[in-house]
Amino acid sequence: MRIIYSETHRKHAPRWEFFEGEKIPYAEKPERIESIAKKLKEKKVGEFVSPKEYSEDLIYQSHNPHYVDFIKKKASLVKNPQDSFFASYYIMDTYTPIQQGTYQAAKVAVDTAVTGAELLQNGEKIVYSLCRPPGHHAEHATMGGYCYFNNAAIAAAYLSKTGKVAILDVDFHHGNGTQQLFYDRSDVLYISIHADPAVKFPYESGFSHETGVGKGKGFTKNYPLPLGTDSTSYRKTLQDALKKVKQFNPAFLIVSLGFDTYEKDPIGGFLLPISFYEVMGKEIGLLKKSTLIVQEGGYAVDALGDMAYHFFVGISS
Ligand code: SP5
Ligand code: ZN
Repeated sequence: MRIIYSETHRKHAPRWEFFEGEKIPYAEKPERIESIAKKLKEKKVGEFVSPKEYSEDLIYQSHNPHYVDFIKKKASLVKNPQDSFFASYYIMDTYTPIQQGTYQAAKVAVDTAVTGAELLQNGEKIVYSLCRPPGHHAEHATMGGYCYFNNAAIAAAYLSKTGKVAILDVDFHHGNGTQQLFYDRSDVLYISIHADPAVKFPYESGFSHETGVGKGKGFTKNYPLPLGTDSTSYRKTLQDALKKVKQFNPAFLIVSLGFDTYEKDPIGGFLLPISFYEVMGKEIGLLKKSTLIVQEGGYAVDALGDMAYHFFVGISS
């Protein structure tokens, strides 16, 4: 298995976010990815490779050009490396600041996902794109939820030129951006298992009545689950979701993998123990699809490496 990784993500390291009026330490830290990379190297899971550099056109094709230019321009105007700029336009929340290095890090996160996609096209069976910042909340012209460019969606758009793509999003939060970007398409299936948006971010999307529009009707499927969801009911839901992927019969599967479903995640609310990630990997592996794993959230920094390790033991078994 190849693992796509670049240290450029470290150029994006905001110190603070604002939550319900309070200034709190930024949860989406560089150490997240380092914890995963360290563990997978230690355990000799996979071979680390650097992302290739792709044209910015791939970003412009999935996002509004003014939005992309806005992030690039604002990043270039930030004076000091530790400073953050909170946009007042093109933004959905108070969690997603722009720093000097944000554009560069977000661009390399896209390259990391697309490098993985290209490897699948060339016949690799399982590839892990260790993306940071994450992407699934980023919409056509809106950043939010620690996301700037939608890494998984850009990889899906890239792969969809070759064949049908299913995206299975198992981050704790609904991937509003990915859903939006493929809402009217029947060649890219979006399935998400996440916390009930009535009580958790992103609040305004991810309800079960959202099923797509036009030609895309029936090609979006949401499984909102209550806080406190445990392994048993999560697994049933996952099996149902995987049955739908199978029926769709895609050429490629993209998994938006968030580890914020972990029982001790500081911003999650499900009850999955570390050992469950092996089960999750195994269930997904049973499909035997060419699969790109794209890293999304997960904030229990010290345990992330173990979760990733268990997931890859499961998917390769
Ligand atoms: C990619 C991803 O997982 N984005 C998630 C963004 C959700 N951000 C919510 C932040 C909530 C902070 N909660 C602080 C609780 C303090 N007790
Ligand atoms: Zn999340």
